[in-house]
Amino acid sequence: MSRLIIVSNRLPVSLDTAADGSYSLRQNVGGLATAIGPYHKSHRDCLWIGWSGIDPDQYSSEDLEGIKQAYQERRCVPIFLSQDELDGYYAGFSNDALWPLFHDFSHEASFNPSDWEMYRKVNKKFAQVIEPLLSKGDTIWIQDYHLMLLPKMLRERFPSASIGWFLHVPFPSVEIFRSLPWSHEVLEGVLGADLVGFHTTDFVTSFLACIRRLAPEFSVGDDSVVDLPDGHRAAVDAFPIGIDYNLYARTSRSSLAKAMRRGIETAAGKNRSHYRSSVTAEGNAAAEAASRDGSWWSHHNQEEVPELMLASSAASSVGQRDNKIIVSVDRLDYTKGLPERLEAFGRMLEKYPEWTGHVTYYLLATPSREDVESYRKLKSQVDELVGKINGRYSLLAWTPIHYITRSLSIKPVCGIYAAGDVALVTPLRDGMNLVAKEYLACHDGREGALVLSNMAGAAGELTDAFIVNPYDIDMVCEALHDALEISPSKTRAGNMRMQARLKVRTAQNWCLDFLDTLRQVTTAGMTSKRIRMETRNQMVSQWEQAKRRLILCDYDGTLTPLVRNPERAQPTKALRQMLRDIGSQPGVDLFLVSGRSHETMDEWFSDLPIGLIAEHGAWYKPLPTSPATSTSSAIAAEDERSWQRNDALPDPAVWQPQIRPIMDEAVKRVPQSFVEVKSDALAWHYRMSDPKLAACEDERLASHLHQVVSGKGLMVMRNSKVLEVCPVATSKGQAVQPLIESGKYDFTLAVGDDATDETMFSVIPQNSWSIKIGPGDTKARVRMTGPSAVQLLLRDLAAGTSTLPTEE
Ligand code: ADQ
Repeated sequence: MSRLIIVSNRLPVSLDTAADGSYSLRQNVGGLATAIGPYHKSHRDCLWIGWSGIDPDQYSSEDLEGIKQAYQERRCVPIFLSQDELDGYYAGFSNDALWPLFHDFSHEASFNPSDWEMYRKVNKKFAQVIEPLLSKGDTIWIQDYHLMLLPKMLRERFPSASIGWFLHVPFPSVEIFRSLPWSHEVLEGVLGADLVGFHTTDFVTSFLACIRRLAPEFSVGDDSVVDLPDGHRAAVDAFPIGIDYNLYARTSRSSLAKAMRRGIETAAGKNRSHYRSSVTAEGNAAAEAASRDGSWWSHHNQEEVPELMLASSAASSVGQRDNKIIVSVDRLDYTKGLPERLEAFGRMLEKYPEWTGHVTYYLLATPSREDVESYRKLKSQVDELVGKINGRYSLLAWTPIHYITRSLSIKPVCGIYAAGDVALVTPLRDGMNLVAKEYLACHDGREGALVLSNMAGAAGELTDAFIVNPYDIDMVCEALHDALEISPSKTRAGNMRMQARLKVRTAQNWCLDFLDTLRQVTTAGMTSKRIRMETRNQMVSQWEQAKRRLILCDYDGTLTPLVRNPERAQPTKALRQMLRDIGSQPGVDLFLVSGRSHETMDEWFSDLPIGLIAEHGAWYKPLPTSPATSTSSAIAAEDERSWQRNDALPDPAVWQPQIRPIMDEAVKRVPQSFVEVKSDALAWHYRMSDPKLAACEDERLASHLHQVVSGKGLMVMRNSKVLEVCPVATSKGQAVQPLIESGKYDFTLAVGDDATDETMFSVIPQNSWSIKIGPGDTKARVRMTGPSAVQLLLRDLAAGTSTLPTEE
């Protein structure tokens, strides 16, 4: 891939200044730094450009030079913004206009023309910093709503640059977006990109609806590509961001996170007898007080005195139910729905008093933007609600809500996640919401319920959660109650389904997927039949619903990159593991269908639970039968599974001695070309040779061979940098036909990169899936870029079956 330049509002590193004036750089831990950071770190020519986060007026010009130098060592280019610029561009237009508008809070949005002017000016400033750094062939990836005008500004100066733009927050409906006085310019700005990305297909739909309605001079195609009058095309698609799953799973097992979890469990009265006896004592005290003459409440019954009811209810259920912990982690923002969530929690305590004394809510809500009046108001509202609930329901040994407003680092946050029996994630609107995914990773392989807002992008993926409308207080209250009551084994099964997906759809894969798609939409011959998220989701859902699935997959150029020397294409450990994982799944039959010799296929893959078709179908090795129960049955099964040769083939001992000398002549003429001898084919390879000389020889040799093979039951096959003579009676299509005709499969997927794979694409049923890798004409239904994209798709599919029960 060409050099990548990442552009975001903030850089992934921040400057810390000590009291003595010295400074150092610290890595940020946000979602973006996690997602793109590894790519930035591992590609030595990758640059990251963004606001430095410091006020340049506070430093001498000498210091600023030093700071720039320090950033440069981290391959970051800092942009310095004055207070005025920040006020208009960041606090003003980005946070007071776009943020509320995009989160459906138009009543909070203020459209100030001077903020808009500053937003334009700062986007221009970004463009001016980037321009001198750009070279021909560079790829630029711009992040988020702060920089919506930048794609067009860069496109005007660099018409052939590859530009991607991704929005991390929701994209609103046209009814809301059109209230922005500069909506047309914003759309135009974004459409300067070649690829426009959102978290979900719903946001893609809203964005395209806005273009149709507010910018009708741009035409939106059925393939979600927008054509601009100047000939530029912008593809629009969904790329749901993930998390670094292993990081969260691992961190939740760190000693600090474990200590934090234990502390929370102890404070919530889990496994602690004196907590129980104190609740019992309080209940007894209340009962005694109620029965005493002269007491103020002696004339009332329990229903009339809530305090009495609470204490005795808590006491009566001691020993009958386990204490439970609810957790939530948020930045204090009006989009996160904290007041509504607290109301729902309060209602739950009121409606289900049996939870009194037995459920504790750990609410981590770190204040942000405290200089803004509406955020200060929100903070007071949350403080007040927490106080009200705690005041009303607390017992001597129990406080319903533990309210933490400090900012905590990842280890304690993972400790909180891990302690939760239930996570309450109920934003009123959210692009994705990483908290829900982080919670699940911290419950890797174990129980823990998730109550998740249907207004978060994550709800489309985490479908095993308790999905709620965050505005519907009763619904959240009921879901919370159900989540507390549900059996751990049920949540474990659902979590494992969601976790399987999260382990594949990681932050790093999100980054690679976006960049891969950007390359595809900017490469000639690759744009037609591009597989979009919507189509991909359709494929995954058909896969999940199928009873028996067949995968027919070419090897070279499809599962592994084409290499100059074919012997170097041995499968990696990770690839073999992936094939093993998919092949051993219930209801999945995986066949590798290759032109390679059956000896090579045997050496590389025979120990895997997959079927093999070699030499374009001349040789076939069936799938292993069910696992052997004894050594003798293993030997018998292996015998039955031995390679089978197609009987109708001409005798190689007769024809190969005639063809081989002709190919050897070509080897003499083209240095670094060679002949591969297979049992039923001969192949002349020239990937390592001079391309011009080899192409000439290819023409000459092909026409010579055509004459020689005529009438011998042989044919000449031209593939990528290979000319092959093989029997007419073989093709990958013919070889897979018996599998197709068996009628066993209700899902079929065929994947391949060259002409030999087209024969498979022509024989598979109409409604099945076929994927062409790379450019060129094809009968396949969709197209992908290369092996890494195929592997990600197969892992995605496998995640959809890894936790399904066996179907036979
Ligand atoms: P954010 O608005 O930052 O991201 P989110 O996706 O929830 O929202 O990520 C928040 C991150 O901050 C998480 O990693 C979480 O652990 C951490 N965090 C939150 N509150 C915290 C606290 N009080 N203390 C410590 N850590 C805390 C934007 C969009 C989202 C989208 C992401 C990624 O608004 O919708 O998911 O980008 O694209």
